[in-house]
Amino acid sequence: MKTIASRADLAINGAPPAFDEPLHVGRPNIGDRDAFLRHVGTILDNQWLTNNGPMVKEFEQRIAARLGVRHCVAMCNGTIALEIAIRALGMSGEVIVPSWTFVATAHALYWQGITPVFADIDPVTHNLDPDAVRRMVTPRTTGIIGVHLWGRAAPVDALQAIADEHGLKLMFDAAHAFGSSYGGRAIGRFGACEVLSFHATKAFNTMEGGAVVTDDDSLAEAMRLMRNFGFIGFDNVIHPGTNGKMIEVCAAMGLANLDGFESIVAANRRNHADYRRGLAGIPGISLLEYDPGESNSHHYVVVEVGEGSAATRDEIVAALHAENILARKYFWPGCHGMQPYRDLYPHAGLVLPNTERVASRVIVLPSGTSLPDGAVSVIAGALRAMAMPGTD
Ligand code: T4K
Repeated sequence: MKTIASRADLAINGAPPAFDEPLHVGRPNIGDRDAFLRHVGTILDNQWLTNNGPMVKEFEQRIAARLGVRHCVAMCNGTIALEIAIRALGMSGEVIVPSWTFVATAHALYWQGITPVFADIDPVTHNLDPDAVRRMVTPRTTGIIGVHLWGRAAPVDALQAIADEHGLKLMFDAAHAFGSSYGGRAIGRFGACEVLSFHATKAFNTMEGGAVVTDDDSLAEAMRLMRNFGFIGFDNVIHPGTNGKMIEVCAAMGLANLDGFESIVAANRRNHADYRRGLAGIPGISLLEYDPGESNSHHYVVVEVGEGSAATRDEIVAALHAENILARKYFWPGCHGMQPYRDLYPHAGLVLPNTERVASRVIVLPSGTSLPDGAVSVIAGALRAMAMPGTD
């Protein structure tokens, strides 16, 4: 690993790259390999590979107990979990969502013929602005999906108040928020239900996977039917459904990783603190902080490039990529800038000024358990060389 003291040390200026292998945002955290392989042995011995097997049942119980909810309905991924939750809640017509989220939040609605209506965010929290949500309510609105972006809680109480006032369903996309809290209570316990993603790139992963968590018995029952084609027992289909089942190997990965989750969070916290030190005092560069009064996996290291930086966000990302640091512009340009929404709402940007501004500023940096020692100071050095005026 090289030291980057000035722009002359950067790969974009002809120096060798800082890393031989790419550093990814979203490199999977892999917990106890032996425990995972033991579980896989059990699965093979059981000859039960999927369809609500014993590993999935144990996984669901562990997640529900951890979050303090009555039901965890495990699914094959977070997107299908969103779709099933949306359908089970009976959302239709228009549903209000942020544009500043991973596109799956909007696609899960559009895929079932529901119109996602994008509301603007608070530029400080990156989460939905309740006043903007209120402005988007129409007679066709049936629901709101809040997103706990970067694992920081959406304005849960304000959104619930709007939902109650207008008779709307409220659910949360908690794909980033496993291990987070709001008012000291685990995320997973708010709205009618919350949807988790356990994708490989998440702090806690089951390779692919997701779940809906809820305290509502009949909602959970409906979702269990829907994830298994509507079957109850042999040959008896009592509900429309799809195939949303989690497989046993994914649950095994989840059980192995769940035991190591605290050490994943500890590594992320260390990385985040190292980034805070490394990025301090660079003009125009600010690091998104996590509320010390709430829990959070600290999985996402989110930097904003603003006024005072000597380089633009895109110039910095290009310089980082040249060093083999594959920083991301999540979730640029926002869902409203992606298809089909860009064609559907060509003027959406006019009512989403904060989304547009944040989308033009954000860089997400690598973190997680596999980040090599010393990598954070090299990454911070590259950012400093780019953003600091007069470092040529
Ligand atoms: N809602 C929200 C708010 C979400 O963020 C997501 C998913 C969802 C809903 C939907 O949940 P899922 O259906 O995915 O369970 C990635 C993930 O694919 C996606 O799960 C995640 N959000 C999103 C934030 O990030 P991409 O398009 O950036 O993936 P990709 O392939 O570029 O991977 C990211 C980086 O991770 C790459 O640089 C490579 C690295 N990587 C990836 C994988 C899969 C590895 O090193 N190893 C791996 O195994 O979306």
